[in-house]
Amino acid sequence: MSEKKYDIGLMGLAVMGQNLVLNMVDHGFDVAVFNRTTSKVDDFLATDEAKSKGDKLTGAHSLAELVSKLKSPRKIMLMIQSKDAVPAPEIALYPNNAAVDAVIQDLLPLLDKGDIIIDGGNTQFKDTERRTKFLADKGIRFIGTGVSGGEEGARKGPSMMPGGDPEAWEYVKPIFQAISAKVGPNHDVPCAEWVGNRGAGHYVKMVHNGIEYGDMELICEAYWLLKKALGFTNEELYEVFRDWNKGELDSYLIEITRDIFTVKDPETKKHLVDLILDTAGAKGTGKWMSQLALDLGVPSTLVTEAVYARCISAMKEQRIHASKILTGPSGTYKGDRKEFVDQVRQALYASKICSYAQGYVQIMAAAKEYDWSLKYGQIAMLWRGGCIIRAVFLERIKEAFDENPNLENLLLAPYFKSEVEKSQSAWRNVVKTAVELGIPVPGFSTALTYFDSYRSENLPANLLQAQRDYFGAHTYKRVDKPGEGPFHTDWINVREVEK
Ligand code: NBP
Repeated sequence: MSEKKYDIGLMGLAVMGQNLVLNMVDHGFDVAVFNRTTSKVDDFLATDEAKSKGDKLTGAHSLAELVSKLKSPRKIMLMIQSKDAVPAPEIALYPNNAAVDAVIQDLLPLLDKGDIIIDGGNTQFKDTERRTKFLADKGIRFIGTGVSGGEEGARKGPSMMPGGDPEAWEYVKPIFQAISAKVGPNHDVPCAEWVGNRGAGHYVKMVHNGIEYGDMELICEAYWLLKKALGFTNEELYEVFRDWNKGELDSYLIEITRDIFTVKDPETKKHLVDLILDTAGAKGTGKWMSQLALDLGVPSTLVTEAVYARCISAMKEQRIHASKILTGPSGTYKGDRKEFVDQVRQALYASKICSYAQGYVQIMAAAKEYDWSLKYGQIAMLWRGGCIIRAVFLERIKEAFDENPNLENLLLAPYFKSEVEKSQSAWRNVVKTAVELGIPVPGFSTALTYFDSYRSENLPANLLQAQRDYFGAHTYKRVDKPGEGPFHTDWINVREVEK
């Protein structure tokens, strides 16, 4: 009797890998697993849950054994650390991201043409661009896929954003669509669909994470305003977020924020949120998005402010020191409290719309730069379930792109234009109040600044161009001579001031 062959192999049995494997088996796939530290293969297979899967799950103690157990074309998914200092001499161009390169090198002699390698880690998209091309030259098909939703998502249904070699998709699609989160009225629309060529999937996953940074920052600012300006208790905050979760802000992050306000520390019986040190960390995808936005010359200010907010939060000692020296307003809001709560809700919603608008502008700019053909409305659908930013209003993004596939900016879509305009005066009052009370709202204010800049036909960059031309002969164009130029002026000799 010939040896049983498995549908897919997965390497990397940390939290994400283990949960994805169990999810795959639950959906009828036969899975072979491997891990660099091979004792973890045995430990995993010895768990009650793994044992309950019978012969649908098998272990391997080397890459060669893993490969030998797979159906052709072989599909091998890597769920390994996306940043590693191990150098991979031959193909690693990005030395801080070498683990995947090293495994690819080890796999190459074991694979046949047409086999498929899938990287499900949080990989920088340029690595995925490079690996797709590198492997295509060798006849190996590569997929770089975003997997969102953390441990729970991996087990019960993640959002999946695959990109890479489109030929590989038909083989991987049944598995990804089976294990992914499902949405829609009948819970049958998978949150896993082909995103685009090469690094497109990882880019979209990065923007998802950047939008997540923005959403979290905006929610934290709303919380801080209600706590500092109105003195709300955690019980009151719970009620506010519970109500907000029933409207257009309905989303996973609002829901978990609501629940956080109910949790008490078993030891002290105090609210746990009040016992948590106010210094935030980051794993890097928000920073990547911000850096790549700068590379593309697009203003993704929400994610950037969200990253900076984490940076300044981490400067705890300096903040303690400065708080004893620097003074400023610290009063409370004296107006109608109920009305202010609703204004904060509107400011949060309008800012969130700007954040998603910026994320999409960045994806569009990247698609142009890297030659990806993307379905923008469909990308929003991938984020409806399984992931961290899942939100009711993502449907509106799909509708906006359905109505106008060439939409330049979500703010120009009729629904979003009207929502932001409706919220505008509340949004301005919230930012104004925060400034008056000395409460930092980098997300709300940068969103409003983006909105005001974007809707301005004219900006003061005429003066800026004059300055650049004055000191550096950078030249400028003229409004009265379109299509002509560039022009340069000898500012020093024509200026009419005392020399
Ligand atoms: P980790 O990111 O903690 O990675 C641990 C795994 O990587 C272990 O299996 C480890 O093997 C393996 N590994 C390392 Br470290 N260096 C390796 C190398 N040079 N060669 C081969 N294997 C190596 O695991 P995770 O949190 O499950 O995440 C897996 C991937 O999924 C990451 O890329 C992560 O960014 C991404 N992701 C994580 C989440 C999440 O919520 N955790 C969500 C979405 C995506 P060992 O056991 O031998 O050390």
